[in-house]
Amino acid sequence: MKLIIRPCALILLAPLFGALSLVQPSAAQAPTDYPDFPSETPANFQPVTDSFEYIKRDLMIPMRDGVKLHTVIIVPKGAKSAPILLTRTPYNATALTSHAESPHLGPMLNGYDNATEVIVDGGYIRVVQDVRGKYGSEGDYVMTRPLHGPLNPTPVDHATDTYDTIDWLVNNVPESNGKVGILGISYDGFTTLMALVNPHPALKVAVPMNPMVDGWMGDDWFHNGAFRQQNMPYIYEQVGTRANKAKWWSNHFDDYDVYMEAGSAGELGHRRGMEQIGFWRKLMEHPSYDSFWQDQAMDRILAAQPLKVPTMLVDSLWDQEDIYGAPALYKALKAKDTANDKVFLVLGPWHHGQEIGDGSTLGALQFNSDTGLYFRTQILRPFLDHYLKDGAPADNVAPVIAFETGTNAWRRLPAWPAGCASGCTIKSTPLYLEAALKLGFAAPKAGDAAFDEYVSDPAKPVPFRRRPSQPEGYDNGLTWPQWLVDDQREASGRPDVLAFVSDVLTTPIKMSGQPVANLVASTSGTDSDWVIKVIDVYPDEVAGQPGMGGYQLMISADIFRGRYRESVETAKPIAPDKPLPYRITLPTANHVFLPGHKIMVQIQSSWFPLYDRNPQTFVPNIFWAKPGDYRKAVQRVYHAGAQASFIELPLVVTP
Ligand code: PG9
Repeated sequence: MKLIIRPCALILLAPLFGALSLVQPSAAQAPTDYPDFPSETPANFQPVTDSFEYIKRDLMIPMRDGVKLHTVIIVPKGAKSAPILLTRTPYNATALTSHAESPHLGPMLNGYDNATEVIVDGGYIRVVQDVRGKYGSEGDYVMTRPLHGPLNPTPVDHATDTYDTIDWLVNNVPESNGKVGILGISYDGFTTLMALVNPHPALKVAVPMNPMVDGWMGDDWFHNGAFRQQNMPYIYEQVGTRANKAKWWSNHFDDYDVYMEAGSAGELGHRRGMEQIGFWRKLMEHPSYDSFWQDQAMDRILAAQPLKVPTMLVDSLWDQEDIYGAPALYKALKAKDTANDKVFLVLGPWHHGQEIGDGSTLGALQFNSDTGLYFRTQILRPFLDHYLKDGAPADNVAPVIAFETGTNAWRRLPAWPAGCASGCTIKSTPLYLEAALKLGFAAPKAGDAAFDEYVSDPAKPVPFRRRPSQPEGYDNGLTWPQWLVDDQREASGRPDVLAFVSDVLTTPIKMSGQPVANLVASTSGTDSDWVIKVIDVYPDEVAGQPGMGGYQLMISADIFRGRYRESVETAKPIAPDKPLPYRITLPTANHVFLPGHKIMVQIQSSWFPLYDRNPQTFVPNIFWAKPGDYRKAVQRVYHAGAQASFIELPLVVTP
């Protein structure tokens, strides 16, 4: 046992040692008389970086309201007349520009948001800036800060901050040629889009990758009104403090249990003190698609702006975070691109942001080539070079470059959806849900069974992936990025999931565009969620890849919150037990169902814990549903006669 001597004990022991000086130091021992023993740490250490192949400048750039934004500028040594590639981020400019301590640019930039080869081999000046209110930047943080207007009373927003930053850069970075490109993924794709509002004349090109466009319709916060509650830790950490110091905590290994235990998302937020966070309060106040969401939807905003800057929209076909944004923007902007030289689209077989990493595989899927590298070297690099480098050659980038899943081939297309380089048409073709859980292109016969049914029990919601359910995240071996390609076999075997299956295909079926589910369905409750999944079922055995035998791969899937059946702006109770039509547009696909495969459509009423549970009893605001509101419901999907349910598939017809 260790002897601990307290001061009072020393006084008692003093006579024993005959030395009161033990507790009362003499003047000779006063601290000021200690011998000089200087700190080994210099007051201001200066790293020697003469041998580095770049110069890093870390500075604060003033905005029009006096707020200064922290900006890291990396100039390759010897650069002259080099263009600038800018990214504006809430994710820490310092971290994004110091992935490794190295004299070489490659390792230092190799990580999130840097398309490294493009920057390094292209000789670009790299600029990364913290948005206002985050990390090293001054000012107030507002989640995806809306433009000045009804949602933002200040005169500053991301459009003005980008303008001011570009203005400063072209006047203060002597190595630049005065041309700036902006690019970024997700949130940084959103800030890239904001740069297109009243753009600075020096902004020559923009590449928003997986951009967050509409937080309610189908990107980060809601999908068709269903709340993506597994984003709560993101909100907690991202908005809780300037430098993400407050970390979300979990008392369960399985996220399923975390969200079940709290009951509703509102209750969980309350238990974690989230009402202190302004954005969380706004989310809970705006569960419907009201002007709060409509007025900040970037497709609506940019549709009202003149098209000035060539923009390449990059979409991941299995984007588990922002699958809605890029195709929605393409639809909103392409009609205005009359000269066909401003709006470009790339579709790749990726998860969110995978295009800047290895794109050879995604989960169990193999693409037979590194599709990420192809994107960066054959599409992104020539595109940026063309607009940013003095005297660069034509880029030969097609208006649309789309990876075709199933056949694993890149296609150069004149528009989206086009189906093929020339001569194809897209024919919206109904694929009917039939009796006996069959699926087919012929309309169901009169007299067939009218419906199939299941019981949806909020006490046992359908897991969106195999339990234990992981949280969202990219580190520590989490497989969150690949959940959209998880095998759906587990779900198709549950009694609360309907799985309609086609016969084995004898010819390839190619689909390009967005499938639309037309359901006729009833619930015994007064509110209900509907999850629709279009699935490619692999043959029972697959040569060369045994693990793919019988695999059920989601090609396009989404959730719809029934209370928005009549109007997304106003939630309304559903009439119980009444067959009602639902029309649900699913995410973009570019896929060939190969001979030997089958098509499957799964229908269920929860996707937990990614989406909060629908109580199945109409309540004014589901964030605050009480335990007694969560009730079992009998769900029926109708499929005969005038109540046929079908998925409109955008099938490619070749002449
Ligand atoms: N999907 C993330 C996000 C974007 C916009 C708002 C909130 C989150 C992201 O990856 O940045």
